[in-house]
Amino acid sequence: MFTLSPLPYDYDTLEPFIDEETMHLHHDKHHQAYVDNLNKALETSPEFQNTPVETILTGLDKIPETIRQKVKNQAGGVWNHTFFWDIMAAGQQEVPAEFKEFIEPFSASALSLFGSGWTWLIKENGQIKIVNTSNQDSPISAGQVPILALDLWEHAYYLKYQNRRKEYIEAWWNVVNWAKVKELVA
Ligand code: MN3
Repeated sequence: MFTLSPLPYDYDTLEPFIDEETMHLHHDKHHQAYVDNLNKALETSPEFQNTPVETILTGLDKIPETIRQKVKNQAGGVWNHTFFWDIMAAGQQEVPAEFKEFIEPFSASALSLFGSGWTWLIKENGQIKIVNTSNQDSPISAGQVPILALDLWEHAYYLKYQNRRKEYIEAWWNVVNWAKVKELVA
């Protein structure tokens, strides 16, 4: 069975850019729900309940077709959020020179995303690219290597920023864990 990992820092670590209340709701309720629903989705195929989430997402064709979409949604929700927590850290870090060119187009891509989803920096064939995914689709299912991610579901920002997605995006750059991003891109 899958369980929810604790946040790698305190709930108020990302203040004032991402508030404590949002982090409680996002981690304790939303992330937890993906974990619970993944366990539920796999009740009829318990052999996958001990499979790492990464393995499920990179081998979705092995999941029985009747539950595949459900498993894809919930496993994506589990993996994407764990990744998201890891690429954030206490505020206002300087953007490394090699990533400066990505800030503007990434923000534009995040702002243009329709509905719920994510904007990512991914590595593919040795190149860094910006991609958007819908819902909880994860780039790892497409063989891409995520190095940065921004959650653009309203639950990620609505308490503090309401409909002001642009402000959320701008604030979020302050809490990117660039040390982790550099590690992932290496
Ligand atoms: Mn979320």
